[in-house]
Amino acid sequence: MTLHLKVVTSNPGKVREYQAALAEYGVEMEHVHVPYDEVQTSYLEEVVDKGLKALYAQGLRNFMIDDSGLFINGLKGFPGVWSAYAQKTLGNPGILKLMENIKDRAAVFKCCIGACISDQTIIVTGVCPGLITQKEAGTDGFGYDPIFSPGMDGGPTFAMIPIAEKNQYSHRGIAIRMLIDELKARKFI
Ligand code: ITT
Repeated sequence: MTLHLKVVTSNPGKVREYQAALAEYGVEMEHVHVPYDEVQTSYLEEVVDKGLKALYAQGLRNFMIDDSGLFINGLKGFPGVWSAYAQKTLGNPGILKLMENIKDRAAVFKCCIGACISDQTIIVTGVCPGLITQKEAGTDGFGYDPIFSPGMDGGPTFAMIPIAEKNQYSHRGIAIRMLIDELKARKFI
């Protein structure tokens, strides 16, 4: 059985990670870019819930969205739900500058996926703890990947490892596995 899912996002890097993880389950992914309002709130789940409802109201069916954020301890959780804005304005050099005199480099990446399939809603969240590096490293991936090292041992950043390996530990990889479990339980795959 083939499930066809539209991935609504402006970010092709996310779609590559979905395709890498979901292809073996016979899920066909179509990247669509339909603008929708992301509500201002402190919770990724709320952004996703409202986003699913807005897109459903626009007539979209069998689709998924993803709202992610990087929550840095030493910056009191910033950029968190403002991660896209901070990436566009400050970029990774700006975040590293903010972190210059901060010893606590711990951070958490979160990914909330929402899917709407045959009028059923699935919302799952994956979390990946790690460290903000002292400088950018690596050229793969996207967004904050060059300054985020998963785990607490200061290993390679997400930008230094291939997609399949990033998916093993990442917030999105974890959320995708939760999504797969839900899709199986509901017999969509
Ligand atoms: P959407 O259209 O799907 O919202 P976006 O890139 O604006 O795409 P988010 O708001 O979910 O996505 O992401 C917030 C920011 O965090 C954005 O700058 C992303 O590039 C970045 N980000 C999300 N997931 C990431 C990951 O796995 N690795 C590095 N950066 C990531």
